[in-house]
Amino acid sequence: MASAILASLLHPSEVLALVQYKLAPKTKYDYSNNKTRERLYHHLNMTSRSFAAVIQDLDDELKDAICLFYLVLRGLDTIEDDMTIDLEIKLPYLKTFHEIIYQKGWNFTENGPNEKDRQLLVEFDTVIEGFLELKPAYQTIIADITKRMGNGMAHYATAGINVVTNADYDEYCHYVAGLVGLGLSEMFTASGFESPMVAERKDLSNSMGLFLQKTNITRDFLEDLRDNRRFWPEEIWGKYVDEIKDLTEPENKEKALQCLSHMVVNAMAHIRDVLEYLSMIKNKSCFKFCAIPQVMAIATLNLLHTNYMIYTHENVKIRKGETVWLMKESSNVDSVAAIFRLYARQINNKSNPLDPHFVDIGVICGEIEQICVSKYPGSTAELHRLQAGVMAGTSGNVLTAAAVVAGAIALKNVIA
Ligand code: D9A
Repeated sequence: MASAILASLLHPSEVLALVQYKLAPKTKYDYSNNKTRERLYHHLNMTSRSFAAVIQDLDDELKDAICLFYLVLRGLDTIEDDMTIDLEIKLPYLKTFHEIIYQKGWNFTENGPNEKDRQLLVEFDTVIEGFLELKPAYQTIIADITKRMGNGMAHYATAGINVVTNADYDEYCHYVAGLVGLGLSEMFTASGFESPMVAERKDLSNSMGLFLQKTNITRDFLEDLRDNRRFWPEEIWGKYVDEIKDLTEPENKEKALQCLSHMVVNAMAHIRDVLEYLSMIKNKSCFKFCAIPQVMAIATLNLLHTNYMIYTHENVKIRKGETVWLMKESSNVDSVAAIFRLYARQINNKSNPLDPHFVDIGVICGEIEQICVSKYPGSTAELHRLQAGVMAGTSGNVLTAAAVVAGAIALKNVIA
């Protein structure tokens, strides 16, 4: 916590968000009356801390169903991910996982000891128990997506993940992320919180997953290269180097940065769909659940853009304070549009005019601005409010800076 405050010292709105987050009541949810639910939410909180909070803020009708969807997918992923499991053993699990989730008492202890979500599969009988308590409509949606994703994963596990063209890249991301968007949209519609249109617009639901997944794939380049996973399409990196690993060679720095902008443009192409999707979501808790990962993705792209660090360091991540600030500010569509405008402007400002994608990036950033101004006129006032907070620490005003430092030190002492 203290180091998170330190990292956000020049961003007072983040310091405020961090302190509010820290002081917020911790035991907001009490699952002690139900052993299964207690274990399920324990697993959820173990796998993903900030996202778990967003799931737990969903309205009761959807909360358990989406928690279980998340845990089922995480279980499937943990089998797919484990390179210590032989292919002939792995494939049947991937292909039948949609049936396994109906088998009371099933669990899986074959993961290697270093697999981070190993315990989830050791106790998977709890997930199955929770799954079987869901309304049949939610069970069917989860099983259908699990079936399609498991078969997609089995295909890539057999053939090897070979992402050549941009179409291959979109297809791979569809299986591992786009399908999640489709399933969630069906659940929103099935709950009655959202109109049938949300489930019908599969193109937009798919883009919700692709924007998140492509941002992660761009960020995790070095880690994936180290683990022998190559997700960047050859149609992109092949324009800059002969072999993908050459991107990390210092003498290729300029080419590597051009390739990075290419990956950023490719991901940003989904933002118009993301904004359109979010404009359909009426339920407040569904809206926050959908919007928070997306604003985190554009904040991450802003951090990655023109940042050579992605080729030299494995953990390029936005500040904890930035995450908490984004979660706090993503409560309505005007604020979310303002956040997109804020980061689009920062991305555009950082662009190098000598980069081959300078104009493409400018066009997409301009388009984001245009869509937001016309669809969400309220975002302009929100943008000014956000900018006042973001800029306060970097305005060069000595008094402001001194006040910020003094305030942060005082707060740090209160918390420590
Ligand atoms: C999501 Cl049920 C994901 N994925 C995410 C998280 O958001 C999406 C996995 C399972 C579920 C949902 C998500 C959230 C809301 C609406 C969505 C949606 O569609 C309409 O999915 C498209 O990343 C994983 C995939 C991208 C593969 C789908 C957000 C999340 N964030 C991480 C942060 C990180 O860096 O990974 O998990 C976290 O908070 O730990």
